[in-house]
Order: sequence, then structure tokens, then C-alpha cells
Amino acid sequence: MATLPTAMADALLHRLGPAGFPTEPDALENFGRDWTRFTAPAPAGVALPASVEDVKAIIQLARDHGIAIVPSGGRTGLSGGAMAADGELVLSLARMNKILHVDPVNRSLTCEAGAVTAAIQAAASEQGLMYPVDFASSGSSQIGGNIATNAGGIQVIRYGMTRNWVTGLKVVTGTSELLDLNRGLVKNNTGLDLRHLMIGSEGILGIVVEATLALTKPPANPRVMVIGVPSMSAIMAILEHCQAELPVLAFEFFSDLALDKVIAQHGLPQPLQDRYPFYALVEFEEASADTDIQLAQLIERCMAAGWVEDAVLSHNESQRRALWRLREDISETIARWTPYKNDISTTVSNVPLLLERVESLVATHYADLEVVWYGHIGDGNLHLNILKPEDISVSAFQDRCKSVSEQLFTLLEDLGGSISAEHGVGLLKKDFLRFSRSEQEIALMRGIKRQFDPDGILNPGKVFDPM
Ligand code: 2HG
Ligand code: ZN
Repeated sequence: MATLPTAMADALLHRLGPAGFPTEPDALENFGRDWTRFTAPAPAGVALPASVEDVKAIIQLARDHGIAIVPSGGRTGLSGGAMAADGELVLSLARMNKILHVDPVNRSLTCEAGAVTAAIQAAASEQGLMYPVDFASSGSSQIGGNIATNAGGIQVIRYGMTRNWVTGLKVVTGTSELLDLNRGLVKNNTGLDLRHLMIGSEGILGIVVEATLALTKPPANPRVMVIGVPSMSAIMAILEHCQAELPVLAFEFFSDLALDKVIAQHGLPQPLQDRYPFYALVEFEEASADTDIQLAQLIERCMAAGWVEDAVLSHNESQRRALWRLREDISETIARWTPYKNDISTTVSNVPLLLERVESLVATHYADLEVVWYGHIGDGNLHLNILKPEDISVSAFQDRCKSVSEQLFTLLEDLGGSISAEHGVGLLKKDFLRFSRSEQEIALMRGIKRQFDPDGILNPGKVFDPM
């Protein structure tokens, strides 16, 4: 394992104390990885600042000693963006986790970057408000990481991605300077909005240290329906009708194999009497007393058209949560098969074409493997997970899937889609960036990186190589 230069390690210990500079091998291993399992963690050290001044000092030390920094939030990422596999210093924001202020007049919340998403949601809720970016890992993901990856989740169709909710951002750049961006303003047309450059930049331009987030009123009475569906094309027809007639909050789908794994793993009851090839999960707001009648009519029409086989509706909060588990527990359930993940998107109108082409690719190349389909299909985002059979090594499996990715991404390029809808590029997708971004775009990104981080110390080798 690489180690930090002695003078740097001494300075970090002196500034941060033992709690801010753990050196046990377990800590290094834990802080050196995210949820990906394709690279072994090998950081040279871990620093946990307690203040913005600490963050600035750590970056200055890294510059002086030429040591790379890997910013670290809740490490729930799925593209290797927080992996430290090459003697880097991990900079974890875990100790900077305070909610600083909830402001009902501005409908905003200000917090440190290490605040956990669920704690932010709870603080908003205490004021009768809501932070609406939500996903299965919200119990451990941190807002700094959400911002660095522009996290999406299960209600993007209604509320959009993290980007839509960040009204202020404090960031320390690779030159150890603090930027205070947009300061919570709703309206501020004063040139280039650097805040938006930072959002989704995966830690290559600066370290988020504080954020101000917009809040909104929670939906009146959210209800969930799980629908058994005969084909993928039926899902898109149901989506169109739901969106036209209901205040939709989420529109997700999953395959029968996904359901099978989740109910087996957690001993859950089957949601419907029979099993169907696919399921749609629709969450909607019960905006008026008529919603039930509207819904019944909608389902009847969809059944008559052959799109819906059967459906179950939540009648209380615990039923709503139970139905959500069928979708939200998929990723964690299949983790033990070291899945090869695809997180792809296209415009909603192109989804039927995408599904058709991906289905044929899967039939040709993965006929012998278990393929789990699920995702936020209502916003054009499909998660396609290929499960690793026990008798193939991780690297042989990855090589095989990567070669199929070339074809998958070529067809996405044809459709103008994205190779990474919400999980970011990190390490795992950087070889494929060219399928979603032009050469000019990548050259401009490199130039921007040099402006914010002239020494190239922030998360080097993530998203794209320096040259
Ligand atoms: C989800 O939608 C997450 O559940 C994880 O984005 C997706 O595991 C995945 O591929
Ligand atoms: Zn997702």
C-alpha cells in the first residue's frame, strides 16, 4: 500500500487529530471504495475535515506534496467515482454533516456537504416541507455526493434531478479557494452559472462543502399502484395514459426476474395473484375525491386494450411502502451477483425503440445469462443489470459485458441517448464517454478542469483522462 509523505501525514494528524486522520487498514479500505466491486481500494490515507478551513488546508497540503485527492460522500456510487485505488488521499465530508438552517420563508435548507439525504428530508419535513430528490440509498448518501453526481432517483418525472434543487453552493477548488455560488437566489442572471458546472462534476473541479437547497410542499396523499404487464411496449402505453389523466409522482418498471429475486431475498408476499413478464409501479397524488373513480376508469380502459393484466393499489402508508420495496430493493438484492450495470437513457418518445433494440441485443449476447431489467422508465432511464454467474471470474465477466457495451452504446448514440443517465461516469464509464459527448465537448471539459484544478489533484482519472 502506498503511504503519504511523512511531512504531509504529520501535518494532517496535527490539524485534524486522530478522529480526523484514521490510519487503520479497515478505515482505508472502507473509505477507499464505493458500491462498485470491480477495483480494489488502495488509498494512501483518509482525511475527515471538520470545517471549511480544514478542507482548504488539506487541499493546500495535497498541492504542496503532489498527492491526488478523492472526494468521498456516502460512497453509494455505482460508477467508481469515489474509488481510491492508486495511493490517493480520500477526503471524506462525513464529519461535516450539520443541517445549518431551515428557512420556511425562502423554503430552503442550508447544510454542510456531509449531511445525509434522509436527515435533510427529515429536517424539511419537520417544517411541513419536503426535499424531493429521493432514492433507495438516501439513508446513507450525502448531499455533497448527490450534488457531485447530480443524483436522480425515483421521482425525477415529477421533481427533476438534484440540479433543480440546488440554489446555493460553497465549493473549495483545486487551488484551495472558496467559491460562494448563487447564495440561495431564485433569480440571478449575472453571467455563467458556475454552480451548474459544479453539479454533476464528480469531484474533478472542486469539493462541495456547503449547499442551500430549495424545498417544496409534500404531495397531498401519495398512492402507489403495481400493475402486471404483458410486454414492455404496454408499459409505455400505460405511461402515456397515466400522465394524461393522473398527477403522476413516479413511474417505474421492473421485470419478473427482478421481482423474483426481491421477494425470495426478503420473504415478501407476491403483489398480484399471478406473475407477469413486467410490472409498472405508478405513484400518483390523490389530488381530489374523484381520483379513485378516474383511476378505475383508466385501468379498465388499459385492460380492454390488453396493456394491463392485473393491478394492486395501496390504501394506506404501510401498503404504499411495501409496494415501493418491490422496486427499491432490487439494486441491493442483486448486488451479490456482482452485476454489470447499465444506466442508459433516451427521450421518452424514443424509449419503445430503445427497448426493442436492447431486447434484441440482449437476446443475441446474453441468452445464457440472467438479465434484470428495471428503472425509471417514465423519464426514459433504464437500468439493465447483467448478473455474473458463479463460475466466471469478475474480470472475464466484465470483459465480456464491456464488449457488448460497445454495441449498446452505438445504438444509444444513434438514438441520441446517454450512456449514463444518473450514476455518472466515474471510472466504469469513462472509456465510453465518446458515445455521449463529442470530441469538442471533452476538450472543453479538460480546459475547464485545468482552470479549477491546474495541478490535476482532484479525482484524477475519473470521467476522462487528463490528455
Ligand atoms: C435504482 O434506480 C438505482 O435503483 C440503482 O439507481 C440502479 O443498481 C442499479 O443499477
Ligand atoms: Zn436509478
